[in-house]
Amino acid sequence: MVFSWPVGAALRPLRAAGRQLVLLLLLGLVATAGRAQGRVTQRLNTGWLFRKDAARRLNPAAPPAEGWEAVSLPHTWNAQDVLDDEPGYYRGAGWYRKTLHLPADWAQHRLYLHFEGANQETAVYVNGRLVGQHAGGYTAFRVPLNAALAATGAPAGTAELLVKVDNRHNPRIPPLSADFTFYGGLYRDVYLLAAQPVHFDLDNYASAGVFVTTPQVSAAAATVQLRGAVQNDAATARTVRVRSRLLDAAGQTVGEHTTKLKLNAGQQASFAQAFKPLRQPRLWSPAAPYLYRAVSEVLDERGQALDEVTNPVGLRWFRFDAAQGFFLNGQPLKLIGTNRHQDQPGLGNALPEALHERDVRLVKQLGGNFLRVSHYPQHPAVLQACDRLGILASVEIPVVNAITESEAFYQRCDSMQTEMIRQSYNHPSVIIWAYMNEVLLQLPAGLKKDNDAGRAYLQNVARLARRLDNLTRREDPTRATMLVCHGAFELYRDAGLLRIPTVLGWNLYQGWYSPRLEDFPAFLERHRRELPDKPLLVTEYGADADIRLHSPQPRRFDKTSEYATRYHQYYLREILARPFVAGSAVWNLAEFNSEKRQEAVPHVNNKGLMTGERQPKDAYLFYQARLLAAPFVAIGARGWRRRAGVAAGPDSLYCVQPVEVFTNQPTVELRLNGRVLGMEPAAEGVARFQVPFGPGVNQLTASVPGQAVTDQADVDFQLLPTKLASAALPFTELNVSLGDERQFSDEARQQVWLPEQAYQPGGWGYVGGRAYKQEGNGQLPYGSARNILGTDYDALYQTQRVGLSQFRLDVPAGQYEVTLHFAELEQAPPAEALAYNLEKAAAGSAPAPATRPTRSFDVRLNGQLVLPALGPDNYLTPLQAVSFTFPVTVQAAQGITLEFQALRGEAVLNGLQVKRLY
Ligand code: GCB
Repeated sequence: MVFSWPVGAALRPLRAAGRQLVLLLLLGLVATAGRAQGRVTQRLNTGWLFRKDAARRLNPAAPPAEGWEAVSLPHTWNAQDVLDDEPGYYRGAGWYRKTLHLPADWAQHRLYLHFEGANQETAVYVNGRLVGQHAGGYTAFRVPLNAALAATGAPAGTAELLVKVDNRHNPRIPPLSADFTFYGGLYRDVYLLAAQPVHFDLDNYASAGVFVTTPQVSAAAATVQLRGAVQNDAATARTVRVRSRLLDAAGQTVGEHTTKLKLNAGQQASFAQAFKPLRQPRLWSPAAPYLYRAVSEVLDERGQALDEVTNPVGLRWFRFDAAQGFFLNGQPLKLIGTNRHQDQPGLGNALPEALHERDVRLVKQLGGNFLRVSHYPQHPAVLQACDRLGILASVEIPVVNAITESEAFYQRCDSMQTEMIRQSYNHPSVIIWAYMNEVLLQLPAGLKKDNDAGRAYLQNVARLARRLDNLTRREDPTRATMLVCHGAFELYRDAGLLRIPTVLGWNLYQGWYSPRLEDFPAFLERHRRELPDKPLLVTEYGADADIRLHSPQPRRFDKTSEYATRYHQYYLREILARPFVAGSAVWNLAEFNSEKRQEAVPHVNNKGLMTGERQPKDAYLFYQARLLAAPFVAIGARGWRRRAGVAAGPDSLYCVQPVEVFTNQPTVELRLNGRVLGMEPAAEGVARFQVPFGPGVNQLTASVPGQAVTDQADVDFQLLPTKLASAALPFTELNVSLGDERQFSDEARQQVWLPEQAYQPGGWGYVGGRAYKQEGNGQLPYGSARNILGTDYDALYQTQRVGLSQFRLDVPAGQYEVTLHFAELEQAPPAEALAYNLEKAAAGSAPAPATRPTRSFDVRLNGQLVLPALGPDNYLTPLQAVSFTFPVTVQAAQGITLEFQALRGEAVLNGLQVKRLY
């Protein structure tokens, strides 16, 4: 193959680099121990000082001595403020400092700082002098130090390093807006490189400097080629040899090639090497991700190694076919997997390497073979793990939702794409380079697709797409290009975007943001009809699930695990049924932070198959059941181990509730406390049981006839009597979520909240009123989507009963505590419309009904006025959680009656708790 970019060209003050280089160099160091000293690579993650600089006043020539906080890398300053109730998070400047110790025998070395990523604008100072800058938060860059060290003193002794990082909005740098959080900081590793004067090219976009291609691979033979450049920074001409060896996984040399280079002082020379074709090569695939490695050394005249770089080599070939999907090594392979964001609660985006690797393992354990690394290049550990575990990958730059129509923005896109490709070039796992996600989601203010400015904008988007696509094909003709669209087919078609990339990605949410699941297969068929030559990936689909919410009658947008399971069952079935669909990636592997979101869990996108802490949700188990080959069985609702319910009848000591068991076997047997409940067939990975839970601990055991696999779950069940005065089942406590159809199971407080019900004599429930539903929100079946302040129990406060006259509980005589929970859902200022909320007519936030009269109501508890004139003049302020607890002594046959009397507007109640003390 022909490389169309000159290796080592484009010498700029800042270059980008791949982390693989660094790790591999470390390997190299081990290998060369005892020989001439090659390149030294030090990871500098400890001993940093940090301070914010909101006013941007810090003078790097005279940094203040005080006010610094000791930190280690990776570090972000937004780990906490993205979770609080204050809208927004700190988007500004922060400074890091550290003293570098440079030994005297590095006097002739070429020194670089290698940053794996800093979000998003970085300026690096050494001894008060600017040595480099970088824009873009998701790719690596490298800063040469020698000139600054020479100008400010000898490159020996100590050097003061200061790094300014700024994550403010910058219209020249993608991403402009997106459904994720732009955490600021030095959030990936930093390395100091000390190379001999003659070394592999260190100035090529922070890449490895040596590039691997495998132009011909078949089961019979494979060719492996290397290209790169060597730089002579010595004061004299040097003759060196580049010796590259191809090693198999056992470390045996299976190919060798040496190239002699004559380099004048200051000169760079490129080289190209081809190993002898390998016969019967071991192929790389998800089932057997066999890796060779190519070790390249620069040797001096005496054969001493001056530098060394190791790259992974995986032998595979692939193609996308518009009619038949994806083929790997000549065999059809449906790509199935997930997307991934790089953050985790409490850590922000500053994750240790092991947690990046863990996520790839979780895709593998899911049974997946594909990862869409979205929406930006991630830590190098991700693609390294993909190489090792056999996960095919797509990588993209963060051009999300919109572009800025300026050459400065376009150039930034170019440089990010180039950095991404060169830094990740040698990973055999990578099959796709992508460059835009839903770029037409948000036309800039004032633009419409049919006004002049709007038309010009769409043309500019298409021009940029072609420019990035061409750049990508030039940089790497061996991989596919991809552009990812949301489901507005005509918009992308009319803008001329659909024919540009090799593969089209569609993010489709029918049955989530829009009402009908059936529109999903209809959309796929439309693509096939109208774009018969264009391969297709379903790059996103997903449904929110808050693991605390459960319902036996799941509905779209209720955020229950049960709806999410049904949604994924439907989508996977339709994807697998169509060979022309090359594959799919669930949105998302895990929940991630999106600071602007107001949801059941504010600031969090709940579409993960796992929680932010990577606890599997039911949908994760569902994919395991559908994708794993080894016998698998798992009892669902791992987060629903605390349940409650009303007994089946006045004399029964059980309550029947559903349990879903996920399996790849045809039938499952379920036992309750050792007693067989029955066998159920599994349909599409799920066997559904009706379980008669008794009070206390219920031990469930699922097993598969004839197989060794079993799973066990203890469910702690709070059984409520139908008649609250029942002697057989004494009443202890009741928690009710008003205006709700779901059960809310809260591990943190060990409480279960039941959905509301109408009052029945002897029992409990509301009298009168209706369940609240946010006006103008076509997605929510009930309740509000707004962030409720002052609570972590937003889902409870987001629903309420409006216009009720009473809530009654026919409890026996005793001493009780009654807690009432309220939130005003109506009188709030409108929330910012969320662009990614794909159902246009029903953006998650309806405009505030400004003219609606405010409410005020009295609440009486057993006749006593306990909350007079509750309203906006006292405690009921918009979107603020408020609760009151009242002790109450209940006489025989008195029960508890709460009366709600409206003085203005209608009374409301969001939650109620009654606890018997004695
Ligand atoms: C999308 C976006 C993604 C969002 C997702 C959602 O289409 O590409 O960034 O997070 O939808 O959950 O709405």
